[in-house]
Amino acid sequence: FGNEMDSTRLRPNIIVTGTPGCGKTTTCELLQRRLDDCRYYNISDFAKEHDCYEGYDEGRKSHIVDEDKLLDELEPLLRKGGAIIDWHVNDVFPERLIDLVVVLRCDNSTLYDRLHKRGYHDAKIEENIDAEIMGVVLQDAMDSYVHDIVVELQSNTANQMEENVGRIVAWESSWVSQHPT
Ligand code: DAT
Repeated sequence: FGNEMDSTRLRPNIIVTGTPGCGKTTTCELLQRRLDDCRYYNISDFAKEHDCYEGYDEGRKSHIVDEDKLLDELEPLLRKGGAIIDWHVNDVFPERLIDLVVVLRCDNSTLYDRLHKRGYHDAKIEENIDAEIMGVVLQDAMDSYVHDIVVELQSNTANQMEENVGRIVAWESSWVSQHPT
């Protein structure tokens, strides 16, 4: 891959990103069980635990993440490699520390059902569906990383999720065998 390698990394760092509801957390949970020695970072939880907030967005009813503080906390953990990063924002992680960016995609009606079930209010559902239609998360990934490391995967069905996990696991072992200790 064309990105600058950090020679201390024995395992790759993988971002699993996508519009909320596309299946990041479920995919990461399956991945975690299949990958040895990986550490899973759900960034929403991580930001909360490490108090990486810089305010509250009343309109969106969500905390605003202080990305500088988040990176200060996370960077040392990424240097070791073997991280699975779960967040809908992907363009804040330094390119030199990231080996694969998986962008999960989902059909509108499926996404609507998932977000409705999650109890999101209408404006929030609409905002996320619009973002998914526009491919905002994929575009952010394309703008931020070498295209070779960005992979777009459909995540509408359980079968697709299984397939996606299998592909990521295969990619990970290939990366490890190409980066001997
Ligand atoms: P995210 O972390 O991207 O917000 P999630 O993993 O919490 O998404 O998934 C939201 C809901 O949708 C959850 O109930 C699991 C379900 N889901 C996700 N991906 C799926 C898939 N590929 N097939 C079937 N259900 C899926």
